[in-house]
Formats: sequence, structure tokens, C-alpha cells
Amino acid sequence: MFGFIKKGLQKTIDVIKNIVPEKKEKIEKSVIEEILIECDMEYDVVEMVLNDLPDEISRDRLFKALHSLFAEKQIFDMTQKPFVDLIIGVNGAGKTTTIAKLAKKAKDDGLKVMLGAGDTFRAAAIEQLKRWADKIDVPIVYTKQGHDPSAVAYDTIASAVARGYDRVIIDTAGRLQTQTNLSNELKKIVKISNKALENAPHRKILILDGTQGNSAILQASAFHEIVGVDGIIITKLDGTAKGGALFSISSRLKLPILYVGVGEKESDLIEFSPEEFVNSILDTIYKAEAKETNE
Ligand SMILES: Nc1nc2c(ncn2[C@@H]2O[C@H](COP(=O)(O)OP(=O)(O)OP(=O)(O)O)[C@@H](O)[C@H]2O)c(=O)[nH]1
Ligand SMILES: [Mg+2]
Repeated sequence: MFGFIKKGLQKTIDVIKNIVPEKKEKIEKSVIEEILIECDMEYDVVEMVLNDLPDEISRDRLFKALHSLFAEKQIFDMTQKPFVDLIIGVNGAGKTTTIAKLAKKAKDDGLKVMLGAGDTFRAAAIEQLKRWADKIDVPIVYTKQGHDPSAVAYDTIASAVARGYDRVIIDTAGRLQTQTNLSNELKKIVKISNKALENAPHRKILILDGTQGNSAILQASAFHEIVGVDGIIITKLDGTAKGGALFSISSRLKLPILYVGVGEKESDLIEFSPEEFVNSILDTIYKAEAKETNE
């Protein structure tokens, strides 16, 4: 039943298996504490979770405690045409790859998708997104290196409006000469997108590198302050044992995790479900089946 996310969580699950040699109905608090810390849940969050729990913890109690850490998913009116996603995040976080994955998902759902190569800082970034656009077979709006990214955002949205497209996904640079430059550039892209289409960008999605674990929280707060993030995508979950950081990232930032990246291919993106995530972890610890906890 919970097959998909387990693929991305394998390394985290391996760490847990080493701590819990035998699955039981109830697990000692000290063992749960060790598991959560080893999986890179922030210590303050671990304490908060364990505070209200008894010395021997049932699956049901732990499920509720862990599940409550995740921020509620905001409902977006995705019927707005075009629905515009702006993708932000630091250098190397996985923005461009994730855009390809999101584009493929939307295309597979029968939507007309257009990409905007808003990372004009590096020529290679434009080329990389063009290659993905070719592979997935979706149109892309781009310009020369060094040109104004907000103009690319504007042109992409305007073209999508004119051609009746359903979805626009805009890439951005992860690094400029200074932090202030990046901050001003992102604000400008948002402002100009809004001139191209009211309410655009509809979602500002922050991409975080999952291998960074909890250290991504500070970085995320900075982006949130600059533009106001609507949702997070955590990439490279396949390459890390720090899956527990997802709890602290979502609860500290009070932002929903929309998807997780579990590989480098365009199909390696999984819609994030807090239930499935928590159950995948609990399946490794407890004897009792998941369905008993969901009643
Ligand atoms: N294993 C794994 N690798 C990933 C995942 N997502 C992205 N990557 C890899 O991470 C590297 C960086 O990804 P990019 O998409 O180029 O990152 P970016 O944020 O666009 O980087 P810049 O354009 O330099 O700011 C690439 O080698 C990707 O293949 C993932 O979910 N799993
Ligand atoms: Mg990129």
C-alpha cells in the first residue's frame, strides 16, 4: 500500500532498522528518541513530540504525535488558466530537475505546460532547462544569459495566456553576486509576473536539498521572508538518511511539503502524503499494521 515513498526513504529506514532489531507493539520512549534524533529530527522537536507520550509508546499514539507536526496543505485553485508556479531555492538544490518532474506530471495529467528559463545568471542553466523541455516535449521561453529574468517570466506568462496554456513553471537563479541582488531579483520577478497576470505567481515553491537535513531550515526561512513561500519540495530524499528532518522543516516553517524528489529522472517525484510518510517509518518500528492506526 505504501510503496512509493519507501523508495526515497530507504536510507532513513535502514538507520531505523539498526536501532530497532525487533518490531514490537509498544516501544520504549528512549528508543523512539534515538530513532528520531538519528533521522535528523531537530532535538527541540523531538522533545516536544515525546513530552506528552508515555514511557511505552503505541503505534497509534506516535502516529498522531508525528502526523500533527506537518503543516496542512493549502488548497490552490488550480483551474486558473494558466496556473503559474515560481520555483526558488539555493544553488544545486534541484530546482531545474524538479521543474522537469513537475512539467512531466502536469503533461501526463493532460495539461498544456510551458516553461520559463528564469535562471539567466548562467548560460548552462538555460541550456539545462532547454534539454529537459526537449525531452518532455513542452515549449520553453528563454533569453540570453545576463538578460532580465523578470522579462522572461513576463513573456512566458503572456505567451501562455495568449496560447491558452494550463500551467507555467518558471525557473530562477539560486545564486547571484550577492544575497541582496538575489532578494531584489526574486521580488521583481514576483511583481512583474503579477503584471503579466493577476495573482501570478499562484504558488511560490521552495526547493530544499534533503541531504542537508535540518540545516535547510535557516535557508528556507530566508526565502520565506523574501517572497513568502507557499509550499516546499524536498529533493534527493533517496540520497539521505535524514528523512526525519521533514518533520522539523514542515513544523518549524509551518509550510506544507508538496512533493519529494527520489531520484534524478523526470518520473522521480512523489506527491507528499504525511500519512504515508509517517506510516512508512512506523512500519519499520512496529508490529501492528498501519490500518490500525488510521481508525
Ligand atoms: N538523487 C537525486 N538527485 C537529484 C534529485 N533532484 C535533483 N538531483 C540532482 O541534483 C543536482 C542539482 O540539480 P539541479 O536541478 O541542477 O539544481 P538547481 O537547483 O537547478 O541548481 P542551480 O541551477 O545550480 O541553482 C543534479 O545533478 C540533479 O540530477 C533527487 O531527487 N534525487
Ligand atoms: Mg538550475
